[in-house]
Amino acid sequence: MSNSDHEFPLPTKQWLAAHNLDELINVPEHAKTFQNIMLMYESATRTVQNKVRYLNDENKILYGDSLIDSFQSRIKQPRSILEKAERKGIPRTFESLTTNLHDIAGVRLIVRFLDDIWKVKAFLDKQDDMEIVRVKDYVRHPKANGYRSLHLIVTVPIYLSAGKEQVEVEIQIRTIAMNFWASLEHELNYKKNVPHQGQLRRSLTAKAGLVSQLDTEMNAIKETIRNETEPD
Ligand code: 0O2
Repeated sequence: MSNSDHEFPLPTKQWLAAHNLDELINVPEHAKTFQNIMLMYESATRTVQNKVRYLNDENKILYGDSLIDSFQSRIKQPRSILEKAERKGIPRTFESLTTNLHDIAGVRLIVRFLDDIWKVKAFLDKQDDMEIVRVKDYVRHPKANGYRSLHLIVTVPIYLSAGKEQVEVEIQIRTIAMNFWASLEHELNYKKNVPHQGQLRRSLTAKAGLVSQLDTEMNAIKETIRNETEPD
């Protein structure tokens, strides 16, 4: 997120570089600044959501079917922002956090079939007012633990009273099956004192192979049904 010379709500670049997120949250005179910056992220997720809603509605009209089964969006809580900064060794100044953390605003799109991930990506590619600045393809290149999902970092314009800002949003696109796996793996990571954690981790990694196989086979069955069936 750039920091242009707004009188309000954004403080100067020097101020942002010198102050911590904790100060923004806890000092009453800065709370408004923090709220405004979070509002920008919120606004950016709404822009992405609107595009996705349009895609779904259009798909229903054209093909009688939703492309996106469900979507979720969230703004990272200050505590999670600070925890991630700690984990990654990122300085806690607000400027550094908004520059180095790319998932403060996040939208997750859940589709049914593997192919649909690439259809959604192609649709997002065509948006003139949205730039895809980074792609992490954990679908074709899963993480060692088995995690699969397509991650895009995009920037979208937000129109403030003081002018335009480009704001980053992380978009995760994954199938229902990938999401099923990832949500359980996330739970395992965030729960403390889980007995046999290492064993459960290994078991989840093994199940990721089954999830991948299921995605491929369901996609193939869907293709057969759609290609070899006469229209009604
Ligand atoms: P939370 O609590 O879900 O928000 P980088 O951008 O390269 O500096 P980053 O942000 O770790 O590093 O990038 P990456 O790999 O794209 O991960 C971003 C998010 O993807 C994570 O955010 C998770 O939501 C999800 N994710 C990535 N790897 C895994 C994984 O192995 N398992 C699961 N379940 N989710 C994963 P957070 O902030 O780590 O977590």
